[in-house]
Amino acid sequence: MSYETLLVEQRGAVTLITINRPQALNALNAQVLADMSAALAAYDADPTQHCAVVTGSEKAFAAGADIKQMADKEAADFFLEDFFSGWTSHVAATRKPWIAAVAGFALGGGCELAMMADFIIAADTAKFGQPEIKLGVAPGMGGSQRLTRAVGKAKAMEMCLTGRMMDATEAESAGLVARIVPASDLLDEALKTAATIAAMPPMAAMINKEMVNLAFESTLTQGLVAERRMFQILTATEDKKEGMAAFVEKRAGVWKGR
Ligand code: CO8
Repeated sequence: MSYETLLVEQRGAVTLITINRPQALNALNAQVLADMSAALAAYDADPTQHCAVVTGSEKAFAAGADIKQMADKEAADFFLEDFFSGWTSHVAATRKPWIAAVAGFALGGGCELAMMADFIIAADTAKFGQPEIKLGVAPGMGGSQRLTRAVGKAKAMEMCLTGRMMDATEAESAGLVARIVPASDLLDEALKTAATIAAMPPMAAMINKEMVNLAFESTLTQGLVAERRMFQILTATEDKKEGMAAFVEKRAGVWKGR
């Protein structure tokens, strides 16, 4: 399947999705949303694929929602279209693990897209920001919520109110990114990490993802009960029997994915 705004390829069990609108620094328009939703749905549905990497270019992961597409719209248009709700209902709802590999600008919707991923690996050139205030608006794809959960109120508030960018070093020390790598190694490192995840028992990977995400939605007591139940459910899988037998027999596990 080919996409107007994305390049998608499979590398073994890893799906690599590259945003490809260089003329607009990968700004996210309705076509990117449609393509990304379709590509991640195809990834979720493909039993041979177990981790995905979403990346951009050297200069920009994505420089935000497409300002030119939004400039002439009125409030009623945004409301009636439920503008960009698909980033939440489709992209962020991906059930299998995916990593954002970020080089260059990840601004506005670009930063928000990166934060929808399960984690971010950043090139040393990465710059994160929520500059919407400079356009007379505010984040609309999760920035005020996910950035605050990731880096805490002080930094999130400062970034949203001033529009300043955070470089990769600050983003790592603030907890926004899992780790920083040299820009020239970004794709290799992200694909290597994705391959490690893809080699894990797939149901266990999906449930680990679901449980960590639940930590942002539940009380500690509810989260601990859900975690225990999920652990108990996973013990009914064939991969649990195989994983524990493989450990005892000192060999690598061979996963059935169920
Ligand atoms: N939208 C559309 N086009 C863009 C965008 C964008 N976000 N960013 C860059 N471009 C275009 C430029 O217009 C330019 O096109 P052209 O060559 O035709 O003039 C081309 O990309 C290259 O950009 P620059 O010449 O500006 O490149 P520079 O290296 O000089 O600057 C910057 C790079 C600093 C990244 C600069 O382009 C910039 O500030 N971009 C805008 C960043 C921004 O404000 N992002 C936030 C957008 S708003 C948003 O994301 C809201 C999300 C929530 C929406 C959901 C609502 C419910």
